[in-house]
Amino acid sequence: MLKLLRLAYHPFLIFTGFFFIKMILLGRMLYGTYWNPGFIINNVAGIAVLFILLEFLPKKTKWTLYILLDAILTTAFFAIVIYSNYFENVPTYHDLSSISQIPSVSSNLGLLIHPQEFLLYFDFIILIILMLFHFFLRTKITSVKRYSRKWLSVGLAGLLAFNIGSYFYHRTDQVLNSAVYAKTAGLINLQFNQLHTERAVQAMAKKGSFNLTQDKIFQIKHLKRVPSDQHPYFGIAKGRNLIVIQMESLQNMIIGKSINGQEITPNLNKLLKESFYFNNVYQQIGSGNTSDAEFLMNTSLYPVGNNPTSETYGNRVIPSLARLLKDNGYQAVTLHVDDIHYWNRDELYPALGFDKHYDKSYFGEEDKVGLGASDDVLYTKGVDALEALKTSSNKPFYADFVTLSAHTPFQIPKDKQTLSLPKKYQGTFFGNYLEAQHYADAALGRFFDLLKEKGLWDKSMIVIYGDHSGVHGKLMQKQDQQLVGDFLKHPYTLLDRFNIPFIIAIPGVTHAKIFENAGGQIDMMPTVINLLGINDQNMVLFGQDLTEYKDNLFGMRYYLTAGAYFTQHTFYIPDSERTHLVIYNRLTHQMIAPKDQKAYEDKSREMLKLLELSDQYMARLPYRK
Ligand code: GP9
Ligand code: MN
Repeated sequence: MLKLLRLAYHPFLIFTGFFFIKMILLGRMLYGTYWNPGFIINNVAGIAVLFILLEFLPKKTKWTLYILLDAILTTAFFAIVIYSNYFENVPTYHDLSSISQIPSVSSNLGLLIHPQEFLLYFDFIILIILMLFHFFLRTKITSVKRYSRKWLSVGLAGLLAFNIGSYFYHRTDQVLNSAVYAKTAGLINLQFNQLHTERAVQAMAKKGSFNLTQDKIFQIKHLKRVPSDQHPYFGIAKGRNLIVIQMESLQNMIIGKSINGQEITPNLNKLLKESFYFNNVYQQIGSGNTSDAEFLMNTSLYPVGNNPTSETYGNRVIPSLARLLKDNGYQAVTLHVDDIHYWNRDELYPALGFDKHYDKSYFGEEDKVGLGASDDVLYTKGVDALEALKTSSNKPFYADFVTLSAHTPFQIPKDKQTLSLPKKYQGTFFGNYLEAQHYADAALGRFFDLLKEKGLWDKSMIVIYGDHSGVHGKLMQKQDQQLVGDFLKHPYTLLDRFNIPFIIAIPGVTHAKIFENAGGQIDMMPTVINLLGINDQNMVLFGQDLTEYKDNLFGMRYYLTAGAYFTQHTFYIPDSERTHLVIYNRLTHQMIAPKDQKAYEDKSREMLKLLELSDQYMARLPYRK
């Protein structure tokens, strides 16, 4: 027995054993179950390669390197857990390398880490005990039997063969959802397959001709394309300035609602009396969150999903709303109070063809709310910028405002909390969300007044939408689920979560009108250009004008498994790491047990085809000079 123990007392076996336990714990943290054999074995096999390599090194440095490598790997796994607590997905190497740069993670760090997650560092306690033990017994911790080089080489070859075999075995599986993929193939295979997929998309773009037309896109959606100038409302905002306001974390469920007799969004509610209101529109962002929403609004193309689109395609010339409007005599600027480097916006904005951007260096940090200057500062200094544009040129402008104050964790300064919440909401995540949105709406109201004062209101078309949900993830406690359910008068579903408002006001022209047809962020640009009277003839747009088409097919990846789709009647979610296949009747929110599952699967495949075409189209875009 003692002999056996002595044989097992070897750093390679000890550290590999530690990581075996860690992978069991990590699986529980990511997937809710301890025993995920594919995840555990593939991860441990990958890590064991690194450990066995250490065995070839001189004895002295070995233990130090083992401990160092252990610390680095454990911290990487810890970061994966934090990331997954917010995004409900596992990161690829792009996200992991810039995790501290991800605003949603950095601003919520305290709330995203739970004490039990420090269990991943359990082995450091054991290592300290072992060191003390050796110190007091005056034996050297390194005095273990060395494996011979021959056996080490055999071990290394075996491990490499296993890892390479496993990689090729899993390579044919498409990464439709990172977390689902990693659950069976492991996190290391995920990284390699992600790299392989990205390379394959780019390599395919170098081959053969590719002629994508809107007719082809409509054909896949089973819709009959109608020329733009035959759409209703074509050109009703012709020649107007375009003011787009992308609202941080604004969900449709709070529009028109009151709490304690107080409207949550009184200014938006008032605006609806003179607006087109699209109340069945859904977010479609990928891991680039806010910046993906900006990308969707400005391109009508699909975000790449597993990576922020701004990182993958920031170096290209992307056909966009700004470019189209500039061709039609506009000047185009974008405004956001955060540092331009977040989400790689210093690349994204030139890629989207904006003439100018205004960021933290222009807005400063005055009246700080959460991550930056308040929405009030964004609007007041923003209007100054617009006035300067007007004096320097008589061209109409397109101004893309991106708000920030209502960002998670929704902690608004006391003097800005003007919503009097019932006791049970106070201090809760959902209560804070309502407060933050109430402030964002009040600032928006002041912006409207300013636009009126400056004579810009009647000369503009105002477009407002939410970038993505705010009420989701592990920041939501059980009581928040309950509170949202009470607020909605039905249990909170993914349909509620992903539903964002889309509002278009053309003061003096539009009247209160609700469009109930389903749409996504991808449909915003086609709808906007139709109202501005700009023909979309020569563009490749994956979305459609929501004032014209009644049915639709659009999807989402990253937050859901790719292949997930919405139509007028259906919301289809393929298997994911947390749910099995779910099909909702989109209109009633009821889950349906489909009699003919095949029809749904066929649509899902059509959705995947649209994603593939969008990827191929983007991979072929020219590089920026
Ligand atoms: C970051 C800000 C917030 O600059 O726009 O981004 P989010 O965390 O919502 O993606
Ligand atoms: Mn956001």
